Amino acid sequence: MQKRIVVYRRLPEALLAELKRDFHVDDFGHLENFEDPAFRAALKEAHGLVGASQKITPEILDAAPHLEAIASVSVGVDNYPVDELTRRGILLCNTPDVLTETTADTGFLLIMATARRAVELADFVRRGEWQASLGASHFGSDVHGKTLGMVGMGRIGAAIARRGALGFGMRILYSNASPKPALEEELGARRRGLDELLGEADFVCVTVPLSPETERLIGQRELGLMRDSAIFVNIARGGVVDEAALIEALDAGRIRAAGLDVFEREPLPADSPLPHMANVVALPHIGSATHETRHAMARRAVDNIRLALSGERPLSPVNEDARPL
Ligand code: 8YV
Repeated sequence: MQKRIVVYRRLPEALLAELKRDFHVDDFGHLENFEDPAFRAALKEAHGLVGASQKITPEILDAAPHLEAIASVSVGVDNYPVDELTRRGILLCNTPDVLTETTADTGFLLIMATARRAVELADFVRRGEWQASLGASHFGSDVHGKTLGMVGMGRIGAAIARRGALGFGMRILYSNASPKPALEEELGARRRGLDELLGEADFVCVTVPLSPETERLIGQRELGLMRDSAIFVNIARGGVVDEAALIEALDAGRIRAAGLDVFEREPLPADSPLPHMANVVALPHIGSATHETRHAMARRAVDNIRLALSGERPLSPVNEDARPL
């Protein structure tokens, strides 16, 4: 019997065709929400799910009684009830490594663009306001030689730190659940408590996964520890930051600027002040969004679901204890 896979995120045609050779595939790559009746009917028969950016709830799992595995086209797994999946014996897979360098590029893009006011000044030129040589009111901040404080030093955090240390001569501080002696050796990185890092860093860059422990990790108190010349960058998840407190700190000049790729609500609501603030660079969650990397993520997800539904160990399982592999 051909196992059935429901796809709820657009996949490259060639990868879809590859899946269809061995599985029955219901493609909902343009799905807006999980209430779609046709999606629900397919879910009822599904053994595998492939997708991202939609919250998978226990209610959805109840509607998929035959589900064996989920392959997320993402490295973040905050959209999945991992413990519940494990309890139900449903394997969850994600796409680490293939997106590390691209996402780190996005992080450093935000550091540079925010420090040098690139978006604000490009708009200035676009509006035809560049009529004379610029003075101090348009100057940005240096990046080279400054102190970069990494909140989270996993794969993506380490890749950003490498860019800073090796490319821009930056001093690297990091706060992380565990020490990173190899990075301390390689980059001269030094581990700090969060409060200490926030007080010392010229740039604070958040890369921690969103979890109950990191939800609103950066709030009014933490932002208040930062220097008023410091720049805040978030490429993790919006939920890691108290967005109202960030807006207030930016507005009051308690921090200089922010570079944001993620937000509490996405897409960013039309009434959010963030995109209209001169000291904010707001990007639409493009961390891994290049042709090459999104194809590599889809490739990884397709390989994961194929292996998982064939009873083999996927390339990047999240909850291996969901079933013996
Ligand atoms: C994805 C991401 O773009 O991988 C993640 O966790 O946030 C991004 O790389 C998005 O979440 C879905 O593909």
